[in-house]
Amino acid sequence: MKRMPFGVIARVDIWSARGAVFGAVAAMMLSGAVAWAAESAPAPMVLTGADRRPAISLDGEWAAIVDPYFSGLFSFHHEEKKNGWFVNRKAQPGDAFPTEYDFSTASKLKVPGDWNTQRPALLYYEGPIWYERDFTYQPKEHTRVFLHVGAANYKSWFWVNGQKVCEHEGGFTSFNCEVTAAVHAGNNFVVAAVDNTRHADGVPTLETDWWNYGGLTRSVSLIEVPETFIEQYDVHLSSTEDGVIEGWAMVDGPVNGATVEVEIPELGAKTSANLSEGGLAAIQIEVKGLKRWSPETPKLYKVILRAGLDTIEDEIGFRTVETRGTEILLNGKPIFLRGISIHAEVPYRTGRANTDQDAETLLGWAKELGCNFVRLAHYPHDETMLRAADRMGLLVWSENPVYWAVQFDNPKVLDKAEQQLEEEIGTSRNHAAIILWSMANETPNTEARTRFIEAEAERARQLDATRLITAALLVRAEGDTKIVDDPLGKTLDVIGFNEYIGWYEGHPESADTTQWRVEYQKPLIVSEFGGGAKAGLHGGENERWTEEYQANIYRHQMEMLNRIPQLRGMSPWILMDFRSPNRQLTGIQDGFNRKGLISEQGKKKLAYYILQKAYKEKTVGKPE
Ligand code: GCB
Repeated sequence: MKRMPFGVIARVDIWSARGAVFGAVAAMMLSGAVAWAAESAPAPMVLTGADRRPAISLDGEWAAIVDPYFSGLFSFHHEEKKNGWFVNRKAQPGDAFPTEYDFSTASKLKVPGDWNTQRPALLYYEGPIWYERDFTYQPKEHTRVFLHVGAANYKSWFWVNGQKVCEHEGGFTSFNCEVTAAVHAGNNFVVAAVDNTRHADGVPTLETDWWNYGGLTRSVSLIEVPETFIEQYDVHLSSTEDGVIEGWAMVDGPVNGATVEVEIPELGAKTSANLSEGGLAAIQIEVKGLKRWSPETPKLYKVILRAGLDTIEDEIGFRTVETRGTEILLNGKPIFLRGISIHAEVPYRTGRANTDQDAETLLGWAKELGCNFVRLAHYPHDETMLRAADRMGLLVWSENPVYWAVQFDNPKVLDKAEQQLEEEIGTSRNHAAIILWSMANETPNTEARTRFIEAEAERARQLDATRLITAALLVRAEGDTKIVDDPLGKTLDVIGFNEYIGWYEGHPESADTTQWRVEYQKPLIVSEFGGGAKAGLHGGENERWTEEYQANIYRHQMEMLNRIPQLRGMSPWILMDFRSPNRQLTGIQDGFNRKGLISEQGKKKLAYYILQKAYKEKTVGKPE
């Protein structure tokens, strides 16, 4: 999917443009998938399974120049420079003008990595930073090359050998810039400008409760593909036909009568499908003896897709998920989601998570806690997290960063939210672990908000009809009764809501007398509850910030939650303490939100063990 997030954009329906018309699967996609035609800079592409392709890593040290006034891109009269810092100029003896930057002498930043935790002076930095690195390359015939960016927060611009290759907006999704025409044999250089300035019309907007980590926060690489290659694909278990794996593949490049072949060697299953002129093929394979993916048996199969000269090998689990009344059914059986919320932030070194090791540490703690479910808040997490969740058997709630009060009445903001949703779903649609797409978190109940999220949810369903749609809602109160009646609930398959009884309101015991009125006969997940505690701080059960106080909240919460008939899951807030500039209580918070069950230095608090016991002994939630 190509789109140009900056400037004037025109929507083009690629499916009709490509003349693809066939089958029910394609019809679903036809109504939905769109491309964005760029009017100026080339547009990045969404690649499914990018991490499964042979790649030349560009991770490591990049030269970095901090440029708070963005003078590397804009002139003194704020015109975009033709010879900005992206040309990577070296001053020459006798130059008639000065060159006021030099990447070869600049200090370095590590990629992947947020810049904030790499240099003390950048801890609070918000603005543009320039990155540069050299690489050698040997172009191959009939081969296209993409610069794959795991994530760049928030806006980013890329040039290869001085030629602009793309721009991108959105800090938590991966994208791919075609650089085939920009690279040459021998020495090359890539320059990126990354700007983490917050914007009122951004997604997220000005206010959040997490650190605005900037930079090339996830891996960067060069991906080589044949001229015609598989751009996106979806392979999943049919929820209506037993023993049928179905989906579709979409190729980019000249089709020339090529077909798409899909093989699952372990099941002895193979099929081939014709590509439409537009590059689409519907997939359907009957399989025998399939072992379904579940938290208890997270079985993954090698799935090989071929189109012309292109081959991609993925590891995919097969399961179904649906709702029945107030139940969530995984593989046809009711399940209770014993979860925990997680930010993409790592222990010990602190900062953005981005390695396999980070994912295994965080998800390992969740497993140890007794979870079968994680809410990956508040934005799409790295592919390494999703791969680890697939392997470890953790169901996932994946979230679009429509957080608090984005500009719901601004159509450009809806475009940005949908762009991030398209990237999120496009890249991660084959993860068995993901069962829920969350549209938003704690949004104000206004008509504009409801229209916005309804549109977003419709888009999500067009892109992926196989998963459940949710959002974390706010609740209101009448006396001791909490009421869940946000009109957005009508649109959702599963209702999520956050509440902080015992922390932002009342005392831990207030939960004992709280009644719940849920207006929707739908499954319900309490997507947040909790309270802050400084690890190692001990005292009475009613002394705020102590581990005892936090543990007390958890005890009372769980008794209360068991009284809500529709409760089908929970993801308390939160696995680990995380940085937030809103949290400035000296000696206690010191810039960290302390609602973690584990400190940022990996120390487990008392509440961790309370929740662990409840999950292991299944004393919270409905029996499965
Ligand atoms: C919330 C937000 C979450 C915050 C949390 C808190 O309701 O959804 O992002 O971090 O409360 O700690 O206040």
